[in-house]
Amino acid sequence: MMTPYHFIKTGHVDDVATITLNRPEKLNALTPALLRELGAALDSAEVRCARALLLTGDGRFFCAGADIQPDGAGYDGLPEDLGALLDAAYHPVMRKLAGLDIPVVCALNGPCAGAGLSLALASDIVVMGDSGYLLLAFVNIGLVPDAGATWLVARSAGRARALEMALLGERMGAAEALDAGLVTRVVPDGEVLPEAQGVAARLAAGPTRAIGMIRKQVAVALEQGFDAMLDVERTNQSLAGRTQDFGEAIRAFAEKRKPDFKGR
Ligand code: LHQ
Repeated sequence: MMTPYHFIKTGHVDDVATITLNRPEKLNALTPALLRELGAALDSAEVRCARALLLTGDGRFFCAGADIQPDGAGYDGLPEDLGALLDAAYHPVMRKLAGLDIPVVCALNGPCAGAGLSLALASDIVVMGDSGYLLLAFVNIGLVPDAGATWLVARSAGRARALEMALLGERMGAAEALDAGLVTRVVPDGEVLPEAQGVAARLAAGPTRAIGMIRKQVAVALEQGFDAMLDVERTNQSLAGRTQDFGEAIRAFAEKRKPDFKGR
């Protein structure tokens, strides 16, 4: 089948859409062209009709962050105004990921650095290989964490770890990443993709509308107080309580069988 993409690959199997970063010779470093494709893929019917998204990379790295080197073949490297680059290329993708109505599982096929870490941590469930590492590489090249990395790391790992990672720019191995709460599953390298596919398949067989609201509710919980949260939960529960999946779950409970969720 013809694919409209050069820098990513996409697929769709059993309600799980997969997006694979596909610049392995550059450790899947991010360029505006790659990010445009990623944004288009997130908007595509392939993803919108799926019930879970799996994000991964090709080769030995998940993503080395922004591509910081001109390649002499059409990519000129970073522009002078990095803020404008973030506005134009990075933020739309990060916002699209956050706004998806389906859960996102990241299969960290290898280490990730810089904005690659932002992409990974913007996922809902991150599966990491035991030899992988996470790297807030920004300070090593005189930059500050971006694409949400500061928020994502500080909210998950807390202030002290976020500061140590961001200030020292050292690699954090899988055991420490698990301990810090930056990832929730570490498996042998060879099992990362099957494990993540299993998690995505399980989510894709779930009550998709409730799951979509749950991922947004947790984001709200990190921003707002208890009282505001009660209102958001109430609104979402009204919607969840009217889904076909909820009706099916109640019938299944009465009939002592497993519910057959359709995502409606
Ligand atoms: C790369 C890269 C790379 C290009 C490896 N670019 N080629 C910033 C600015 C503005 C707006 C948007 O956002 C951002 C956010 C950011 O992400 S800033 C942080 C950018 N990333 C980095 O600074 C990481 C730079 N890379 C490294 O520190 C190392 O390459 C890591 C630790 C990632 C991997 O080290 P190794 O495993 O030893 O691999 P390597 O260094 O030999 O790299 C392999 C190839 O990949 C190599 O090319 P070559 O042609 O020599 O084989 C590298 O030049 C290339 N590569 N990262 N970000």
